[in-house]
Amino acid sequence: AAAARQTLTAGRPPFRARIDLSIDENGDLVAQLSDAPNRTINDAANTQDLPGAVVRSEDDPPVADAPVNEAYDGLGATFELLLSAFGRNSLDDAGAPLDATVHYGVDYDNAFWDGERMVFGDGDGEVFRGFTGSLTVIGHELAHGVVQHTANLEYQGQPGALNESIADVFGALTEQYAQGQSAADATWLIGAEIFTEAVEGVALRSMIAPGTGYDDDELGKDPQPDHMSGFVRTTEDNGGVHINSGIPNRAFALFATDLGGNAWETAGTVWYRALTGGLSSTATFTAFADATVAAASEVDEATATAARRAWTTVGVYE
Ligand code: ASN
Ligand code: ZN
Repeated sequence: AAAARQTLTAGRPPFRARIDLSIDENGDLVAQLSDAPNRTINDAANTQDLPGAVVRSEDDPPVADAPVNEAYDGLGATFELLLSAFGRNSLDDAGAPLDATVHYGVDYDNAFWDGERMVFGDGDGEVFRGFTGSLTVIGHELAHGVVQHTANLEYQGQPGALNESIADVFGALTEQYAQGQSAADATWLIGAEIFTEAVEGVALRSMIAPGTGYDDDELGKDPQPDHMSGFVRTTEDNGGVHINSGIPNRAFALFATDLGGNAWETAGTVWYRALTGGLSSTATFTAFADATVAAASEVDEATATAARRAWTTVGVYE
């Protein structure tokens, strides 16, 4: 029976917990203790001064300013993914507060994780809309916090591209989990919502088909390779961290669609275990691939075979 449900929150940050009350089939009251997010949204009021003024805290009702609520909801959705899919209590697995600043800078065309908080620009209104409008972007920025608290992959070269790729994986999973979308039905697009109509860009990146993210006359093609043969050696972008991430991104999308079902279940868990199971901060693509195969082997041999197949398709394995 769909019973009365009520949620209470208890405790002070960072020791927040949620008590979910429901009535079971026998009419008995069931109380379950679970972890709860602890969000604070600040407004930089179009300056670059962080953190800015607090405009919405946990359990506060929505405010009039849409980006504030988008950030609040997006942080909540990412928290839910981490907890439900991976049993992880926030960024540090110890209930760390989730802090974000919106309206950063003037016409600021990006979002970023600064080591402590997520920061979102409004976009210039010509190419980009506000960056809180995309759940994959919010999940991506938060995932940088998870990476920082786990393998702490250095933001350069191959480990940097893995850091970027894992952020895209968690971003995509956040959206798929929130929408109840299977791997087969997912778009595998990152930032599909943030281009203005004027430029008609598809997305920032496509995980399933790297290099087709923008696909727009004015923007051209995005520069991501989908195979090691196209690995880009450059001094820009910390050694192409947002470019070469296309290779492990595609490996994950192939692995998840090959397994079928929901990507945040087996595929996501395998990637999560590879990230959190002692991965080196200087891991190469091959080292990470090996870690995913080891994690997949703990599921079963078919899952390990699917992981090997994905890394072979993108040329990380021969
Ligand atoms: N949005 C970008 C990212 O999170 C910002 C950056 O280049 N660090 O990767
Ligand atoms: Zn990133």
